[in-house]
Amino acid sequence: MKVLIIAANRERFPDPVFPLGAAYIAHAVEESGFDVSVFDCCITNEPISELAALLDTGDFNVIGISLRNVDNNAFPKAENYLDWYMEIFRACRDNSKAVIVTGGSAFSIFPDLFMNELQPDYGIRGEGEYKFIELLKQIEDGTPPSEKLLHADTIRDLNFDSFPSRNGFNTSFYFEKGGCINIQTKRGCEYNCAYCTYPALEGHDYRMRTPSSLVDEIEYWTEQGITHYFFVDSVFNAPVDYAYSIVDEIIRRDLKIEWSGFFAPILKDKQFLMACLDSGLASVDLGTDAFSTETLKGHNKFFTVDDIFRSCEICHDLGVKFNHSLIFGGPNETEATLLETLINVDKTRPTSVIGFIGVRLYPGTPIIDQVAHGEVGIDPVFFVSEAVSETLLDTLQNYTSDKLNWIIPGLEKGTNTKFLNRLRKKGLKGQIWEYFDKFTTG
Ligand code: B12
Repeated sequence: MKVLIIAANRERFPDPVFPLGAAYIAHAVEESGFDVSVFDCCITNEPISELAALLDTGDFNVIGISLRNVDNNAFPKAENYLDWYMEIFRACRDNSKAVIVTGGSAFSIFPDLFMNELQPDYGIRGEGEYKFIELLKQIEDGTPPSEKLLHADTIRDLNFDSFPSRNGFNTSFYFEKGGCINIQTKRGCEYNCAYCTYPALEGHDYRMRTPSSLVDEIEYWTEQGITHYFFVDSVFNAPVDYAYSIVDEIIRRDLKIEWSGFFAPILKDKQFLMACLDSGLASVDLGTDAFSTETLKGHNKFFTVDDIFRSCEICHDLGVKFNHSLIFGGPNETEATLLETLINVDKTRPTSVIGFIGVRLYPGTPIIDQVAHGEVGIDPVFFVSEAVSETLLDTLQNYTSDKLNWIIPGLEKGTNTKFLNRLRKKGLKGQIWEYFDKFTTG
C-alpha cells in the first residue's frame, strides 16, 4: 500500500519549523513496512501544482494530512489557515482516489469542526503513531472502520524502536531558514494554565523518553552537521530531575551543540542553569505570560512575580539570553496590572519580549467555562479583559514604540519576515529573538 504524508503548515513566522508531528507519523508508516512518501508544503512556493503533479504519478492508496496550526494567534490581526487547508484537501480529492486521513495539533483541538469543514474520510484525534497504522491495516484488509472520527489512546511508552528518521523531509532547509531542528524529550504538562491547550493535547501525566535514546537522536543529527536544537516540550525544566538527566547525558557525550526551549520561570538557584550551559544552552524562552500578581492568578500560573525576577537574575548572572513570552489583557488585567507587567518586564532587561494580545479561546482549556459565550471555533475568538479592552492596543503601541526588541505579532511589530530572512541569510542560528538584544534601546 502506498501512503503519502502531507505536512500542510506554511507559516514561516517566527521561523519555518520542521514538521515534527508529520515526521513522527511518516516514520511510523515506514517502520510498519508500508511504502511512504512525504510532501512538505512549507518548503516550496508552488505547493498546489507540485502536489497535484506528485498525486498524478504517485498512485497513493492513503493520504495522511498533518494540520499543525489553527491560526496565528495574532489578535487583532489573527488569520486562520482553514482556506489554505481546504485548498490542499481539494487538490487531493481532484487528483487522487486515495483515502484521506487527517490529524495533528490543529485537528485535535477542533476535531468535529475540521471533520465538518474538510470532509476527510477519517480524522484521528491525538497521537497518531499507532492509530494511523491500525487504520492503514484495516484499510488494507478491506475492513475499514465505520466511524469517521477516531480517538487515539495516549501512548504510554515513548521509547519507540527508533527515533523519527525524517526521511523525505528537508532537514537542511529548516536548519538554514529556521536556525535549528526540533526534538521532543517528553509529552505531557502537569500545569493547568487557564488558556493553554497543551494538557488537552498531551495530557497531564509526563511520559518521558529515556535520555540515552533521546540523545542518540541529537547525536545522529549532530553527526549530520546540525548544531542547533529546540526542545519542543511544553516546559523543559519540569520535572527538573528529568531535565537534569538529559543535560547530563549531552555533557557525558561531549556534544558540541547549542539548544533552547520553553522554561517556566521557576529557577531556584544557578545550579540547574549551569548544567544546562555546560550542555550547550544558548537561550531560555520564559513562559512568563504576565508579570503582576493579579494577572498571574488570572492565568492560573504556578509561580509568582518574585519567581520571575529571581529566574531573570539567574539568567543575567550566567549570561544566558532570555525571552519573555507574554499574553496581554488576560483575566484580571486592569490598566494598573498591565503597566506593572510592562515595567517589571523592562526591569529584568530581557533579550527580547514576544507578546500576544488577548487570550485565544480553545475548547478543553480551563478558561473556557469562565469566559466563553457561544461557540468557540476555528475562526479565532479572543478574550480581552473588559477593564482594558478599549485602551489595550494604544497602551501597548505607545509603550513599546521605541522598544526594538519587543515582538508583538498583533501590532505587526517585529514581524517583518523579509528582515528576519535577511538575518538568517547571514547564517544566524538558534532562536531569531536571540539577536534582538542588538536592537535594545534601553
Ligand atoms: C514547540 C512549539 C512551537 C515552537 C516551535 C519550535 C520548533 N522549531 O519546532 C515555536 C515557539 C517556534 C512555535 C511557534 C508557533 N506555534 Co507552536 N507549538 C509548539 C508546541 C509546544 C509543540 C509542537 C511540537 O513540535 N510537538 C511535537 C509533535 C510530535 O507533536 P504534534 O505535532 O502534535 O504531532 C502529533 C499529533 O498531533 C499527531 N499528528 C500530527 N500530524 C498528524 C498527521 C496525521 C495524518 C495523523 C493521523 C496524526 C498526526 O501525531 C503526532 C505524534 O504523536 C505546540 C503545543 C503542543 N504541545 O503540541 C505548539 C502549537 C503547535 N503552536 C501553535 C501555534 C498557534 C504556533 C504559532 C502560529 C504562534 C504561536 N502562538 O506561537 C507559531 C507558528 C510557527 C510556525 N512556523 O508554524 C498551536 C497550534 C494550534 C493552534 N492553536 O493554532 C499549538 C498547538 C499551541 C497552542 N497555542 O495551541 N511553536
